[in-house]
Amino acid sequence: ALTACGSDSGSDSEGSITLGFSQVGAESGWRTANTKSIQDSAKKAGIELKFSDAQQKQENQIAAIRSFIKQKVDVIGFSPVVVTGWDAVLKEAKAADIPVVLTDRAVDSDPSLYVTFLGSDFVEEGRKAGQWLVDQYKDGADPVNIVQLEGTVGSAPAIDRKKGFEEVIGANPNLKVIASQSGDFTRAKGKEVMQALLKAHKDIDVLFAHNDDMGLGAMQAVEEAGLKPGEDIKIVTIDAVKDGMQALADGRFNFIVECSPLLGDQLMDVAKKIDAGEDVDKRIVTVETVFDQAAAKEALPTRQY
Ligand code: GYE
Repeated sequence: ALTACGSDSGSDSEGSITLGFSQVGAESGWRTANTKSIQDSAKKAGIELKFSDAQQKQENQIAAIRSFIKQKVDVIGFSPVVVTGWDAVLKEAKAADIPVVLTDRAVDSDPSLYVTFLGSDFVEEGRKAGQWLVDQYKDGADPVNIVQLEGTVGSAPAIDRKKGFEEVIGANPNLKVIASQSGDFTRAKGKEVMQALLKAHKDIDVLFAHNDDMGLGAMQAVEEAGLKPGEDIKIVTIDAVKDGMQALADGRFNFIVECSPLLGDQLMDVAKKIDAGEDVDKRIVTVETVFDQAAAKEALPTRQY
């Protein structure tokens, strides 16, 4: 089925590929690095990129995808802001014979409506964050009070990171999530929600934030409350962008699970393969690591983003 779509429809006479890409927004350092990766890789690969920023709104993404269909691009790529609500527009792309590649985030639509999903295993990331806490506290008898800052409501990374994290810490009765709220993956929201949590709970031991940016915002709230982030309140996050790694190296974060935003090269490879009628894997998982404070110090000087 893959071979039938994409090849040549909408290509110019030289056979170059046009990729329409609908990005979530610019909500975090991760997202900025991801956008740059896609733009740089497209240039390098000689792929014509039509880029659209949805400002975290699904309706804007749907409008962008419809416009790509109208323009008869060769391949559509997008990072869906939330998991649900894509069936109609994905069916329209399929009817127009334009292959769709999901990058970074998943949808709950029938997999026949897209060619492949390229990105991280978010459940595994949540598990890695939980495992660090289990390792830290496994010998202690005292209860450990955890607050969780969740990503955008209904987004794949928020749903899956929460799931993986709670699955792993659930086996340890002394690890307790006492509050869990969305900070929409932004620094400003992370700070605001943490301020409220600090007022409501005097006994927070650990913050688990679904991304660095919310962790960085929350870190400011902790400092402004007269507490030491990294000591009075331990901070565990996901992403490993530069600012997060700096906080980790400075001892103000305690652990970061890496989520790589550098998906551009893989996306261009996939677009080329699809255009050439080659088969691609239905799921392409990004390879990632984890960082403690010592590892962050070592990695920082050569960190690209
Ligand atoms: O962790 C967060 C961004 O979808 C993996 O979105 C991405 C997440 C990333 O806003 O910083």
